[in-house]
Amino acid sequence: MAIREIIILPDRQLRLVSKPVEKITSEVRTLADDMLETMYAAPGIGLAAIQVAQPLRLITMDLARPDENGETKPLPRVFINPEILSHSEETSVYEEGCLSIPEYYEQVERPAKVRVRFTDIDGKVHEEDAAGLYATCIQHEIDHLNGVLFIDYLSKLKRDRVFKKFEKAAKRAAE
Ligand code: GNR
Ligand code: NI
Repeated sequence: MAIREIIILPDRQLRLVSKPVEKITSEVRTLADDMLETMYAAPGIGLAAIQVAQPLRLITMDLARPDENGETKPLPRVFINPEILSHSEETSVYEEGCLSIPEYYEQVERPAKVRVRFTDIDGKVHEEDAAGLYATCIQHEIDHLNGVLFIDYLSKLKRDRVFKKFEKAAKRAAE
């Protein structure tokens, strides 16, 4: 396993529409393992393949919470070619962040519940109802697969301000 570099704004690869995974090859399994390791190291609760510069419809996630003893067991999950089948009318607001937009957090309103279909790393197809943080996170990650970032839901003023800040930082770093 290896930690891969997470690309950040203003990297234009973040705007690519990722391609479906056609076959779960050893390369795909290695990518998923590396993404989990990269996600845990960051640390983050989700990661889309494009964030490590691979334009494939592949997501990793771990939403494990501490149990009654205060212990948190890892719950690594891999979603291949995930799709939202339906979503609730009801919405909820979460403060979101993104490893590709470091240290910036804003409230985002999204459907509170979604039904998702995905293939797991063994090729088995699943359908699940997601609510709470799971619903928010899977929507955030599927957005990445479509080149969409959470800042796209903010006002143009806020979005432009964040984008320019990262553009300036990249220019300074290149000097
Ligand atoms: O680590 C992350 N936390 C988070 C918090 C609220 C809503 C979405 C997320 S996903 C984010 C990691 C990331 O950038 N995934 O694409
Ligand atoms: Ni993100």
